[in-house]
Parts: sequence; structure tokens; C-alpha cells
Amino acid sequence: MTDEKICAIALGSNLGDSITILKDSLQALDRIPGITIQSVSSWYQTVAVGIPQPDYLNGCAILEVRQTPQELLVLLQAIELQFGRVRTERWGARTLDLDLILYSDLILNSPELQIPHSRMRDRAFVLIPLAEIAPDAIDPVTQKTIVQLAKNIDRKGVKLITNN
Ligand code: PH2
Ligand code: MG
Ligand code: MG
Repeated sequence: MTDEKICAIALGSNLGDSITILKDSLQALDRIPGITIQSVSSWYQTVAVGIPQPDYLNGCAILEVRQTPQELLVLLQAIELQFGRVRTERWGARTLDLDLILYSDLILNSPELQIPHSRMRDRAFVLIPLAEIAPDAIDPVTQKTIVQLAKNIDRKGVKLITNN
């Protein structure tokens, strides 16, 4: 464990009762010692990027954590499994996807974990919810804020479903 760090995660689901799964997974995260949820975005219905599959529900959350990025990755994967995630094809439909997007100002490129998330800058379904709750967070790679990154993104296919 380290000192407390602020990080951002992206949540997604396109199988099962997605809204319940997403909300329950946040509760499960908040119950873990060393993790405190600071804020949660609205939920968005988003057209699937990549292979054809049902629309997703996506959102983002800001966490305060004592865990290292590697410890956090293990915990996020355990919660994915707890909510019925089955790993079949890459980018395929899933009950729950929890991706670590930002971890303080860390840049990490290891085989199992890339921070910031390598595709976050192209993904409206990450940037739009993240811009709601962390507009001024800085991407340590480009030094741009989330709002600046979100400005250039195509918003088509991302529809607001629920405000929190
Ligand atoms: N996740 C993927 C692949 N494609 N598309 C949307 N709209 N939302 C996602 O969360 C998503 C996706 C793989 O993680
Ligand atoms: Mg993932
Ligand atoms: Mg993902």
C-alpha cells in the first residue's frame, strides 16, 4: 500500500441487467478497505466500438485509493469475475468491464497494465463521462485536460441515460 492516490476508472456493461451490475460493482469497490469512491458520472448508452455487439452502458468514477496500480488491477478483475465476467474474445460483450484510466500523474507501460489507458483519448464513452466528474484532470502523456481531450471527440453514439 502507498499514500492515498486519486484515480479514475471506466465502467462498462452490455450483458445482463447492466445498470444494476454497474451500481452494485461500485458498492463492492467502496467496501474494499483503502478504496473510497469520490464521485460517479451519469450513465450513458453507447454504441459498441470494435466488433458488432449490443450497446453498452458506460460511466466513470473517481476513487481515492491506498492500493498500488497493480493491487488495484487485481481487485478490479476480481470484481469483474464476481459479476459474472467471462473472458472470451477480446472486446466481446461482457457483464462488467472495469478499466483503470488514470492513476494520479503516473505513466506506466507494463505488459499487464498501461496507464493512462492506451485508448482513452479516442473513446467518447470514456471521455464524456470522465469530463463530467474530472474536467480538469490532466492526461500525463499529452498534458491536456480531460475537457480538452473531450472537445475533439465525435459524440455521436453516446446518449445520456441517467443523471446521478
Ligand atoms: N468496451 C470495449 C469495446 N467496445 N464499446 C463501448 N461503447 N463501450 C465499451 O465499454 C466498450 C466498447 C472493450 O473494453
Ligand atoms: Mg477491461
Ligand atoms: Mg474496456
